[in-house]
Amino acid sequence: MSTFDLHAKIPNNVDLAADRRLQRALEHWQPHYLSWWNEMGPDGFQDKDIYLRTAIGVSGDDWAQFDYVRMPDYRWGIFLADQVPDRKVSFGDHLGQPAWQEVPGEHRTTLRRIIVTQGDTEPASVEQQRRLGLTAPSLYDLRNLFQVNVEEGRHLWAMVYLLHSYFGAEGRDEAEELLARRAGDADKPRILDAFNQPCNDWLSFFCFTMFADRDGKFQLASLAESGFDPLSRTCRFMLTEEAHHMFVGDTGLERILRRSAQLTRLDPAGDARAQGGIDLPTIQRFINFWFSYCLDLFGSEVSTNASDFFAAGLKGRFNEEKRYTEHTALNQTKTIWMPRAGQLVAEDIDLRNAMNECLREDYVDDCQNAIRRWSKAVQSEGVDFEVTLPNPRFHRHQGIYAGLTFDLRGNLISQEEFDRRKAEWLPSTADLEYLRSIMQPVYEPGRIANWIAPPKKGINNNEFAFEYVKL
Ligand code: BYC
Ligand code: FE
Ligand code: FE
Repeated sequence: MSTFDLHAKIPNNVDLAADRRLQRALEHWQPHYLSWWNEMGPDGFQDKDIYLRTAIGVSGDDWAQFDYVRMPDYRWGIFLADQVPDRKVSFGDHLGQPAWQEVPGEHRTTLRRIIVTQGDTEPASVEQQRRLGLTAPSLYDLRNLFQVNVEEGRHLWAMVYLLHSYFGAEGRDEAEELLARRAGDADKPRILDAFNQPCNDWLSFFCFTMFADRDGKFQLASLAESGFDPLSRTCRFMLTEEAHHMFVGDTGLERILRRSAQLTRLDPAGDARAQGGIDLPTIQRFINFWFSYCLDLFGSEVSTNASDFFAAGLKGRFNEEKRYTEHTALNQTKTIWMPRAGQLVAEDIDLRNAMNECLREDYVDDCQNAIRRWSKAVQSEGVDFEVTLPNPRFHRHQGIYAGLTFDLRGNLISQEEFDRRKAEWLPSTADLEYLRSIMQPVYEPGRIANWIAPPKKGINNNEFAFEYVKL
């Protein structure tokens, strides 16, 4: 078991005090991080007491404690899951060799790129969400937003620790760059597309935490399989925190859908907007938008990068070790529908080249479970409406379907038809304006905005009416 130093300048369980050079380097980065937080973190509320959880361990039920804290005083720390003794590389060309405690020279550049890409998403999401506090539907939701934000900040720390410890001067430069790029910036954007999309209303926020944080779950899980042990251990603990982020998105969407169904029933003409709520088709359009952008986060369906990551033992499939018996993925194929001269043709692709698609499929299945539950919730309110996921080819900007146009069922259609039906399938400017008009903040304990249902229970056994943020 690792020992925890929770009172150090940088709380950690990696014995930072024993490595003075590393400690100094990270303590040098710390104020840069804080300036970034002050500039790009949540707009307002920085001097308020927020009921937040902070990691104080890495396993068991009591890995976190809850207390009031001001966000800039949050104890962002470096926590790795406990080491598994005699751990071996469990897939790819190095199968069965001891897991690496240092960076293998030949994979140095690749590994750094993966860590930088992962790290980049964490501050990006905080930037995208920075104005949401100003329109929060309740104190409960406001607190959840800030909980997600501070933990994404901690995830950045997790990646910066790896860059500083294992990648020398280049790693330190990358750590600075992680604070220099900006979500949505024309000159210095974040690396992945979904993290440059605006997220200025709460419907988008819940879609983001449902779909983008869930990409985080699958990417982190595949990196938790990594033969580079420090990365594996870091990701394993990040997954513990990630569960709450997905909970926020999943239950947030369910609460909006439920309320929409209630308002649809209430209105004589069945129009939820007339009752100040969000109509079900609008919610579906936001789901279509964020789901499709998040599918892009898995990279191309056919990818030599993905093949290289797998071969090198850096990035496995979802639950690689537990779930599969064959771990080389050699001499196997996966069928993928390839666009060829205006048609879709099924082709057998070398399995290693299809690793992105394997992970994406597991992700889609996971999303589908929530969708089924949401439909039931809507129907239990007496409204006949089914929430659906668009076909994974719909509205893609990365991979083999990018640049082509598909309908919601994945049929190839003309650009003209897509343009004609776009407002039916994806959020329009009018939708965004409408959301902006109804999203007025509600900051009194126990009260909630009209367009969303209250949660079933509060945080850490407290009531919904608990004062989660002291204003
Ligand atoms: N946007 O072979 P390809 C999270 C680039 S979320 C822009 O298709 P590859 C979180 C790609 O970089 C989890 N560019 O893709 C959630 C490559 O560029 P180069 C984040 C994209 O490399 C919420 C080119 O296209 N973690 O934690 O197999 C809140 C062709 O590459 C995109 C990770 O992503 C895109 N969507 O796979 C907070 C894990 N997709 O080489 C946090 C680390 C691809 O031509 N990343 N490209 O310049 C990876 O494992 C891989 O880089 C990817 C892409 C899965 C992202
Ligand atoms: Fe994260
Ligand atoms: Fe997250």
